[in-house]
Order: sequence, then C-alpha cells, then structure tokens
Amino acid sequence: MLRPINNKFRSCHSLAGLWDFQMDPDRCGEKNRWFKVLPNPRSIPVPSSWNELFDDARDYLDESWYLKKFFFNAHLENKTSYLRFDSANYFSCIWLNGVGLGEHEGGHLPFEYDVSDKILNTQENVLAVSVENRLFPSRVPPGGADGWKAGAGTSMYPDANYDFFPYCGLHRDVFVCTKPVQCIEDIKFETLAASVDSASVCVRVVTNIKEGQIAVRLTIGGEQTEVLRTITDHITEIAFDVSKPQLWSPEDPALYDLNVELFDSSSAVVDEYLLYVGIRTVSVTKTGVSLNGKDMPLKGFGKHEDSDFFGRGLNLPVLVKDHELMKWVGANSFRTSHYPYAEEWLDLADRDGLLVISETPNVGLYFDGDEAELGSRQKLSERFLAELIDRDKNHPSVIAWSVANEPSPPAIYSSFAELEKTEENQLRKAVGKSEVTTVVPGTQQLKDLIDVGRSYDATRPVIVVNLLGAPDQWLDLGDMVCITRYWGWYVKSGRLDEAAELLEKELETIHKKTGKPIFLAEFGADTLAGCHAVPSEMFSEEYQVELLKIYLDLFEKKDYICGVHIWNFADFKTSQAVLRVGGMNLKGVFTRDRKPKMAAKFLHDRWSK
Ligand code: GCB
Repeated sequence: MLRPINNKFRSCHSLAGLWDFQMDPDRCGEKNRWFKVLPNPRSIPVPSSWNELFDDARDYLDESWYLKKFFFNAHLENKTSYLRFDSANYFSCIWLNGVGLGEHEGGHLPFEYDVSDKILNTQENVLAVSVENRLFPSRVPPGGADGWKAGAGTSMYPDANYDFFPYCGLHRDVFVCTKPVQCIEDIKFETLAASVDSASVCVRVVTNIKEGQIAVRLTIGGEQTEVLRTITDHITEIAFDVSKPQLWSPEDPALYDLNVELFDSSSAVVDEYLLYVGIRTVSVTKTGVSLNGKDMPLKGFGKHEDSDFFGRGLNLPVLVKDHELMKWVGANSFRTSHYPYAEEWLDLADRDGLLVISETPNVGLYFDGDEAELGSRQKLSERFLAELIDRDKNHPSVIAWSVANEPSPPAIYSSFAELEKTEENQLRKAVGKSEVTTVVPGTQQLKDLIDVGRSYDATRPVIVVNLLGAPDQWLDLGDMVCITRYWGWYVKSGRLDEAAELLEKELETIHKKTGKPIFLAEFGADTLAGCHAVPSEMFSEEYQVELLKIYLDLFEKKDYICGVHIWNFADFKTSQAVLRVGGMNLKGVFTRDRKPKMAAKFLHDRWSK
C-alpha cells in the first residue's frame, strides 16, 4: 500500500479539520442512520483523541461517530478513487454517502477503501466513521483483563494492560485520493551492500498490470542512475550498483530521490511515484548495532505519541519540537514505544538522521488464559507486525523491528515485594544455581513473531524487548538482547548503590550466557518537576539524574552494552492507578509540555559535547 501523494497522476486531499462528533453509548447510531446525519453533534478536530477534549468523554472508550461533509472535484478518467485513514484507534466502521465500506481492526496503521463507484464527483459527499477502543483481552494491545497483568497487579482505570492512556479516535489524517487505474502498487527499496566506493541496491516494484515496463531513477545532487526493466507477472525486481554512493547516516542523512515510472504495453507513462530513500546497511555484530559497517552505540529515548489537548492525535509542532529537543540533548535514536507512530515521525527522522527502532502495538502480551482469545490475538499481533514492516520498510531511519514489548510469562509476579524477590531469584538462576528446562508458554508465539519479522525484512535486525524477570529463553530470541530495567526504581527503590551493583552483576551474567550485545531499552525514575532533595530521594530531580548516571556509566564501561534508551523522553498520560500521580507516568526527562527537568540538562552536557 503506497502512501497517497500528489503528482500529475495522483491526487490526495486531507480531510483534517473540524468534524461532527457524537458519542453513542447505547449503540443506536447504525439503527438510526447516524451515517447520514448526527442528531446532536459537537465539533471535534481530526486528528485528536476525544478523551483529551471533553469532560464527559475522558474515560469513554465505547462507540463514537465522526461525520464530515466534503466536496470532491477530480479528473476521474482512468482513475481509481479511494479513502485513506492513517489511523483510527481501535475498531472502526466506515460509510460513504450512506453506504457501508467495511470495518477495520487495529489502531496505529493505515487502511484504505476503494470508493470509485460510491464517491460523488463535483458534488458534496458525506463520510461517517464509527470508532471504539474498548479494552478486551483478545485485542492488541490487550486490555480488560483482571488488573494490570504485566505490572504490579494493582487496579487501574481504564483497565488497560499497558502503561499509557487508551486514547480513542481518529488519531491521524484522513485523505480522499485518486490514482491511475493502471498503477504502481508497491515499491520496496533495499540496500544489499554498501561501501564508500559502491553500493548494491534492489528496487522491487509491484504493479496491478501484468505486463509493461518500469523505469527507476535514483538521483542525488545531480548524480543520476537510471534503469529500465520489463514487468513479468506484476513484479519487477531491479538490482543495480551505485558507484561512490552518499551513504545515509546520523552525521550525513543523505536522501536520494527514487523515482519510479510505469509504462503500459504501448509504452505510454501511466503512473509515477517518488520516494526519498537512503543507502545504508544495518546489522548486529558481537558488539552491537553496526551502520554501514561501523559500530553505532545507541543513545536516546523510549517515547510516546502524547501531548496536551491532542492526546495521541498527530501533533506536528510537538513532533518537530521533540526532534529538536532530542538533537539538543545529543540523542541519536528513539523507539516508537509501544506502537507504530505516524509516518511523519519517520519522515523527519530520515531527514534529521535519527535512528528509529520501530515497534508494533504488541505490548502487554501474556500467554495464559482462554486459548481461543490468545490464538486470535496472536494472529492480530502477526498481522500488525507485517503491516508495520510494509508501511515503514523504505525509511532509512528505521534500523530495527521491535516485535513485542515486555511480554509477560505466566504468573510472573503479583506484587512489588514479590517482584523484588523474583529479580534476586532470577539473578541467582542466571548465575547458574538452577536451570529452567521447561519451555515457557509464550516462547513459540514470540519465536513466530521473530520469524514473521525476518521473513518480511531480511535487511534489518529484529528484537523482543523483555522485562526484568522474563525467562532466560526469551532473552536471546532476537538479534540482540533488549531489556527494560528498573533497578533503583521499582526494585531496590531508594537504594541506588545496591541497584548499581545488581544491575552490573545481572548484565555480566546475561552477556556471559547469551554472548549477544545488550541494549538497555528502558530505565528511569518518576520525577516531579520542581521537586528537589539533598540527599536525593525518589521523585526528586536529583534522584533521576543519579539513577540515570548509574546506567550511563555502565554503558561507557561495558563494550557489550550497545545502547541506552532512557524511559521516557517526556511525562505522559496513563490510566489512573496508585503508582500514577495525576494519571501520569512522570519518568520524562522533559515534562509533558516539553520543559526540561535537571536530567535533560545533565544529558545535554554528557551527550552533546
Ligand atoms: C515498562 C514499560 C513501560 C512503562 C514503564 C514504567 O517497563 O515498558 O510501558 O511505562 O515500564 O514506567 O513503568
């Protein structure tokens, strides 16, 4: 599925702006034909999350209706018209001019409907969308189980199984588009090998016509490589060399124009598509991530798409500001924790040279319980991963696929006291006191996800991000060991010296066991901006700095630690729970409105100089 663009063969118009909106707690909308007109609408901006805007809708996750009238005026000769939704969280049904187009499950990836025979040209159209994000164990990410299964076992409201607010709505743009009837359907650009002298690249083009020709032009700074090939059976694979390529890297995020033209059997150009691509290779070696054959230690953050007023809705000023602040701090990378971000994040990362670990919405997975539920959830998990790779595959900034965040083994722990013991037991086990011999439930599902990742993309590493207490069997499923660690926060709270000692011991042990580099994907401390204490204590800005320093010092000391991502870039909204003051996770280095805490300055001094 190619992203909509404007050029002489294609058009796309954004429907972002104010839409009519109405909640439907009685689920009477369809029966009462709300897809034609809403009886009592209010205005809502698209993109945004409704929970962030209306008093009566903050915790409302059930069905709501969006309605937009728009005028369509296009040259439709030999064109297909379609609607494109960049994301609707989580389950949506779409109607155009009173006709149902279909339903879609999944909150963070695009979907489209061909509306060629339903859209009214040079006339007004009515688009209606019903959306809900109810929390069910069968969904991805799962919710609605008894308590926060993966966490402390405390109750939370709304009852998500993950630590971020289950925002609802049309979170990204909606487009009305046209493309040629005979068209390019997909383009995949891959760097197979690259050095400063020469690169070998491959362009795979899928078309909806069986025969014809494809021209591929790769251009940078006036230098052009052009190749022409015949299409056989809808697909053309064109491998060619680029001499003296300008390699994409954080220091020089060089982007080439990749222009693809489609010729029909009478040699007329019928479609054209322009992509910005980067030539670079990425792999994992014994010491970590290697970009263009050079070690690339990762320094950065786990994040969220989260901001005041917009909720999870795409907020372009925040997007740009976050990139600026990440660069100011001296970060070189971030993870799209815990779901695919709007593609605009990746566009900017491509241009800025930030490295991205692109994550699926597979967060808070667990593997005990109703089998049918687990089975359908696994199918969804695999589908979302495949769709994510399909969407993001051409972004040079994307250096790895994270197939799951913190899956939990059965009955891992039910309280923090137990967690603390579990960690020590875990450590004891890891130093060889006892061996786990049985296959932990969930292992096969995770392996299957890794396989899906590798089968869709052989050019990028695939990882699973594991929590403290995850079975050894899960640690090295991916290309590198990726772990979240809260020594000094949830475990050994307030005891940073002990935390430092245990962290080091644990990492040494894991490295000895797996022989793989270790990426610290999360560590951090909730910190109330403006709270100070000498000596430092939990929640003070000083404590956050001291805790981060432990992890960063170790990163500098141990070659096998190949990256550190601080949790989190900014404070973010969560469900209400005893651990979440004001419904917020306060582990941000910046506040939710992007003001620096002491830790931001500490990182800037340490990383940007
Ligand atoms: C984690 C989760 C993240 C939470 C974080 C925390 O390990 O991956 O989603 O927000 O811990 O702050 O508890």
